[in-house]
Amino acid sequence: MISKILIANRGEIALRIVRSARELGIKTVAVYSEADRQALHVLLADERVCIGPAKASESYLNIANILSAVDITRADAIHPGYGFLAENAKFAEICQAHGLIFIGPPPSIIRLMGDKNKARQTMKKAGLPILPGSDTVIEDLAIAKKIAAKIGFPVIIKAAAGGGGKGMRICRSSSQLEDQFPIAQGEAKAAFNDPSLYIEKYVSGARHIEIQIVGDRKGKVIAFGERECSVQRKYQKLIEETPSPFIDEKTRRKMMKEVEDAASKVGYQSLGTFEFLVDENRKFYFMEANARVQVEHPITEMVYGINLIKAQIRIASGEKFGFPFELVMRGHAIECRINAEDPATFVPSPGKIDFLVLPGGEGIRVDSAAYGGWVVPPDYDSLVAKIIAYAPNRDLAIRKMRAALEMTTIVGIKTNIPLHLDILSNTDFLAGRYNTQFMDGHMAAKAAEETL
Ligand code: MV4
Repeated sequence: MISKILIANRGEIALRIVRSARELGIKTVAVYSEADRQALHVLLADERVCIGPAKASESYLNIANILSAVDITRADAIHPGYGFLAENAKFAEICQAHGLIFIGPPPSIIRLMGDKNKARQTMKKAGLPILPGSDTVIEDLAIAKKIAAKIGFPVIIKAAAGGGGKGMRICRSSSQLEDQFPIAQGEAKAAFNDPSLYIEKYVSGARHIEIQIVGDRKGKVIAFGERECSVQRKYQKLIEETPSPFIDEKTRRKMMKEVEDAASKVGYQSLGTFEFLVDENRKFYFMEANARVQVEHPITEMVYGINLIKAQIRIASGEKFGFPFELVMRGHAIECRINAEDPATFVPSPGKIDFLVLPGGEGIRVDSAAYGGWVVPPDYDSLVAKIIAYAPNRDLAIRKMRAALEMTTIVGIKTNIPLHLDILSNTDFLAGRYNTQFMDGHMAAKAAEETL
């Protein structure tokens, strides 16, 4: 049983965890950096401990300081949220060695999923389809060229220690591969202290679709219906929706079943997300798995009427776990990520929020730690709110989202709300005709329109 959770995170996800813990009758400890003294998660948690200066490496990533905060407050569990230490296997191990419950997958699972090449090979063995590519990590260009020749161009180079698009390189010819391979190696070494790369066949015009899972401590894994995440820019998701307008019931069932089988085979526990690329023929290929709660988890919660954070906490506490009702997907949910940034240039726009009116009403959910008078610090990601619209069908959910965004007022900082409104009235988006290239096309069309 857990009686007090220390939340090793900040912002909306920290507040999200405070709320769920409180519902479960569990106390919370907020940790915060000097830049977050006035943050809402700090104000609303039961206790608070400052863990260092603004710089994340000295606060939210500072394991020694976080464990000191555990000792001071006698917390018995840690929730890492997303980002920061969430997928650090070493940290999960240290927590366990310290007698703490780490609210997430076991360290071995985090480590496996952190090695993207190993995860790919393991999931292939566990029965998931993957794209043609290298079986092992590739150390030198000659081998990379040989594999590329075998699978055919275009290919994509990925960092084994990467994920989320970091350090990826698309190569359309052997000479591009020659140029890009050493650059990618250098980048991977610099970013992850690991130059290991692997190669996959590159699929253009595909969709980025993911399956949420919950695994209990007895080896039972439940998969949920897909989240469509193809509206991204520079691998930063902007809008997510469920169900995907592209996935039919047969494909959905197949994906869910195959993920459940593969995840239980590897002993997956806690929350996780399996990312897939889905081509025009609705053939799906496993890409990577994320061993954490994701930013976009609320859309799944809305269509299933569940609370994934509560499920995650209850599983971690060793409770016999099950949902008290049949899991059925109902209606449609969309999430817009509201960032403090210039909607045209994407340059971050931190600073004081002079006045704030967030939307509400039936079917609207706002996950945010922002308030009027709060200063968005420049030190972290620029997510200030997630607005989630839930309605009986896609058209109604889109209308509801547009109405909600039009009634949102954020004065003092720039936000990407105008960009969201643009996308939500785009003909292709409205028809559900979009893939991972959508934002490139959308931005190009906007630029052309402005020069007319
Ligand atoms: C790919 C791909 C196409 N082919 N892999 C991006 C995030 C990371 N998890 C994997 N990603 C991709 N991997 C192969 N073999 C396309 C993406 C991708 C993407 C690529 C270009 C522009 C936008 C994109 C958005 C989502 C996924």
